[in-house]
Amino acid sequence: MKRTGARLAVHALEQLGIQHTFGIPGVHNTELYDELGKSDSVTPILVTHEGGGAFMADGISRTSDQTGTLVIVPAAGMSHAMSGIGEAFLDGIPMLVLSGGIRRDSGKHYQLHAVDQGRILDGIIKQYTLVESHADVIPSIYDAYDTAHADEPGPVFVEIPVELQLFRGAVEEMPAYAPSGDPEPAFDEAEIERAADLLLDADHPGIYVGWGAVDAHEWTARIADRLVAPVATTLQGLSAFPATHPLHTGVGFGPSAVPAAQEAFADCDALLAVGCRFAELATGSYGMAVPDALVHVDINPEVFHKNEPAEVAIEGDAAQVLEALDGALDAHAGSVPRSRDALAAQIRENKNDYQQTWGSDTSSEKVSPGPFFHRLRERLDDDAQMVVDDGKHTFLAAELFPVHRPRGFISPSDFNCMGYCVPAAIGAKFARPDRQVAAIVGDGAFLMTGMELLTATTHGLGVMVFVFHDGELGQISQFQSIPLNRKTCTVLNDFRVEGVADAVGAHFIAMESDADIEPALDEALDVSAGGRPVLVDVNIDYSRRTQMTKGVVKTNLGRFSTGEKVRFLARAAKRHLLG
Ligand SMILES: Cc1ncc(C[n+]2csc(CCOP(=O)(O)OP(=O)(O)O)c2C)c(N)n1
Ligand SMILES: [Mg+2]
Repeated sequence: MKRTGARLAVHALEQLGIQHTFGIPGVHNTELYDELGKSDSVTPILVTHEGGGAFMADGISRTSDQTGTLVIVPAAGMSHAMSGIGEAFLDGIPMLVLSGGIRRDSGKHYQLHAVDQGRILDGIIKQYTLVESHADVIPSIYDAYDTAHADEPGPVFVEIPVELQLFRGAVEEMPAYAPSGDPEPAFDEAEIERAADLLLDADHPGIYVGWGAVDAHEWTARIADRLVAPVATTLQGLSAFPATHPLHTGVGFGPSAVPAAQEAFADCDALLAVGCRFAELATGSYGMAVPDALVHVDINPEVFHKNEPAEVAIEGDAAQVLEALDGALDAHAGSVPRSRDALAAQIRENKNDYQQTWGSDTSSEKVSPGPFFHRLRERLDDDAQMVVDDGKHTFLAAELFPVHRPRGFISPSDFNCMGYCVPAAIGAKFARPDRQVAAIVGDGAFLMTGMELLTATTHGLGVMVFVFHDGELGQISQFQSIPLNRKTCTVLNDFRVEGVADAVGAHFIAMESDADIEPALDEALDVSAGGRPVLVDVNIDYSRRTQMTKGVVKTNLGRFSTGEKVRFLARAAKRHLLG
């Protein structure tokens, strides 16, 4: 049979169960778009910027069993999308990117969009495929999809040259997609036994889970209960363990962690770490004291012994390994000499006290973070989706908003790309329109991708976007003002959030002070439930420092040589005294 490459590509997407693609058409993919327009099961979504499209695709992958998919033009579309592709790469998120490609059959040089895409993308994708023939279109897309999901997931990129899309070519069949089965576990029973022994021998074992363990939370909970061990998470993996569990403590456990985690892990003498890699952001600038007795479990063996040497390193899927570990621990049931009730009571008390210190800051001038997050949690459904950006608000949310559901909180982590939140929230709403989606974004990041709300308005997606409007690139300005007493290039140019709401057709609400929190939340929930995006301008009070900020300052300063420490402290003192 003869088919155009465009038809073959869209057949593959249909077979893969892709429901939405994100991107912008151009001359290199109009045939693809035409086929997408005809498809009964795939809907192409026009975005305002391919970077936003990539974040939407990321939001889809993080919050559902769909795989976020882009259809973009080469060169310019690709480079715009790279922000989201890079985020997906460093955060281990599957993503399928289809791009048109320049003609290979014309012999012409200096074509429009002619760049070596594979070379440009090399450091931020798992696989690049240039499709060479009609017969290769479908297998290339299936293979890329499998790669995106294999081992540690990540983005893959398939370039389909224009002439393949345009013209018909011979193919033997239009194969259906057959998923490759789960790989055989790579670990053996002896490793599991060693891990169990090490954890059982400890007086104060702890558990630390990242995004890689997000689908293994039930096993994590069983093991935590068996061992009577507190559970901390990474920032990206904030939702990998429900905050409703009595042994959940919060993000990390060093000086950058909330008091509940600091105390619960103070004497930690053995750690079970799953689906995480002790990265800078998650560890408060490597400020966590990880015990020598470390059991490190990850699907990606590259992460072992990098920042923290492990006594037992087990390569494998988090759920498979934890299930086996739970079985090994079962043999010693009841042998743990610690009181779960006592540990849970201590964690609960610490959490309550910490909330109280933020909750009592009521202000008539601004919106206080404590009451804001407290009321937001009260008002939102248990299964609501939280999406944040990168900034000061991220750490406030991490410390003050308890996440009740696995995958219920998503954030741009190791690529750490501002502008993630609004489009990722829209992606999450596309994936699950039935769920409430609350997005918390800094004003600086909002300026980057806020116009993407137009896509939400167009498709009737009632996302709630809370712009934490401090007039600054707050996360950075604080790290300038603490040691330097300066804010070079971190004070934002003034703008009106209401004007953006007006431009994109979103419902606007001003939240000026604490008294506005409840009525504004009620209105936001009400309007968004009707399918209209809501933009809330939050006059946030950023005057109080999170534990994360305090911890990171302390950790970094502590690492300076005495001479540099003196120089920094003297400069800070001088600048703060003299202005
Ligand atoms: C694309 C990009 N540019 C710059 C940075 C560095 N950066 C990290 S946080 C931050 C400030 C964010 O400001 P805003 O969005 O207003 O959030 P706030 O910290 O004020 O809550 C900056 C500039 C980044 N992470 N990503
Ligand atoms: Mg800001």
